[in-house]
Amino acid sequence: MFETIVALATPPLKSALAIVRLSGDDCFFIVSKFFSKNLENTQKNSILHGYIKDGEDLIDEVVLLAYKGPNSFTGEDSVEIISHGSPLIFNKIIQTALKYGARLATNGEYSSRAFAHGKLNLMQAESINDLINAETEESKKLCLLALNGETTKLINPLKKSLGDILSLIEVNIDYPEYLDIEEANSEKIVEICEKNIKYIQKLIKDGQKGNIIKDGINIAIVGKPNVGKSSILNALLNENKAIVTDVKGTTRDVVEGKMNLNGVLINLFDTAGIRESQDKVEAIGIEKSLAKLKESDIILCVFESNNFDDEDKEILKLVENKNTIFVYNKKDLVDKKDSDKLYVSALNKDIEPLKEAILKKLGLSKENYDNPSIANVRDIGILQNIKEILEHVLKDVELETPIDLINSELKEAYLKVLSLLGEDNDFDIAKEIFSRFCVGK
Ligand SMILES: Nc1nc2c(ncn2[C@@H]2O[C@H](COP(=O)(O)OP(=O)(O)O)[C@@H](O)[C@H]2O)c(=O)[nH]1
Ligand SMILES: [Mg+2]
Repeated sequence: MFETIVALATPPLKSALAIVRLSGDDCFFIVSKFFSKNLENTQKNSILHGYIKDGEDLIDEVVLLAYKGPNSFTGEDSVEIISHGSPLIFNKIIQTALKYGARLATNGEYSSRAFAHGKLNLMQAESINDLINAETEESKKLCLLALNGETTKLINPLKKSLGDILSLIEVNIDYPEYLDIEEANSEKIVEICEKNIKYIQKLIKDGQKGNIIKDGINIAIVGKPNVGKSSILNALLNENKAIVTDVKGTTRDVVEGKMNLNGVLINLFDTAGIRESQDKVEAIGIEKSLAKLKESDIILCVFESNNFDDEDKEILKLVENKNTIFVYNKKDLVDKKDSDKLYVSALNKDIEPLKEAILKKLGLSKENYDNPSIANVRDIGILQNIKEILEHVLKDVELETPIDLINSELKEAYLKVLSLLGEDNDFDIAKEIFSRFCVGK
């Protein structure tokens, strides 16, 4: 039984039109109580014009879309009421729906209903939220590939291959009398595991690149005071966001800005110059700089072109083992330049080489923008897990571990593959075997 839920699908603001959505088993019954036409005999998707009323009280003249399940987003009977976009009206419609038996939808409940009715798999359901939050055209494109099922297709070879070997082992264990069935020997298991490990490695690599495009990255600008960190932030953003002066310790709080670099959303953090400071406020700012330094994906470590001293050496220690781009600012002040260093002049807005260096660090190719990839952190983590299990299986085969233990490891890996799609709850190994072999016919 799926209760009928109601929610506003458009922003809660005054606008030309608003959409109130309902979905659930009693949807048509409930809406018929406050709509001028009876929907209970609706057999196919239809567009209706009519009036929303609570008894004699006229609320609005609306257009109503009635979706007969399963031909709806959720897979259930659903209604979209397109009303005039006054908060007084759409709130009243929602209240009336509640009065007649609907309840307010919780966050993401429409998508989870669509998942429950098999309209979307878990990856697709998750991509809806990503799509709504996408901040660049390129990110949106990747999210759409996930929503329309292209990304899910990447899982299929893994699912099929692990499902095949699992079924083969099970059938060898449980039905030894079926002589015509291929033997699940260790060479076969090794071959399948090696093939899938390679495939997963590629999925993870592409997924990490996809994740950069989908979610963007965080870059912190660090260095000692006065090297031009704030000037670099302003030049990258092309606006005067951070205060620039020749007074050391000008930047105290972290200053944030967003930029779109070749379709990648970059969250930039300009930080307080790092040095020993007796000033209480500056010291807190420096603490924040150190925290940002830890949590950022890339560090822009800024030095002056004409001066490198002990304070800079301290900064170098801080960024050791980090994903760092070293930038030499104020190139306008020097004539002699080392060919292996990245020079810029924030003052002259001469920072193109820095943008190129960031792009190079991201290592994105056209393929990463155009092709689907498993770009969710959660999903990448699961892939990593599956890979580790398969690597363990390889070791176990070498140690001549009994087949039923290997079988249970492979089953765990297979369940993890299914969990990517949210299919792990109703997994039935017998069904898998029957779908592949005509055992017990
Ligand atoms: N000549 C020159 N001066 C710069 C350049 N970038 C910044 N400055 C100057 O250096 C001083 C410190 O700059 P600021 O961006 O506040 O440095 P921060 O303390 O690292 O944030 C200011 O007087 C800037 O005008 C540059 O590329 N060339
Ligand atoms: Mg500054």
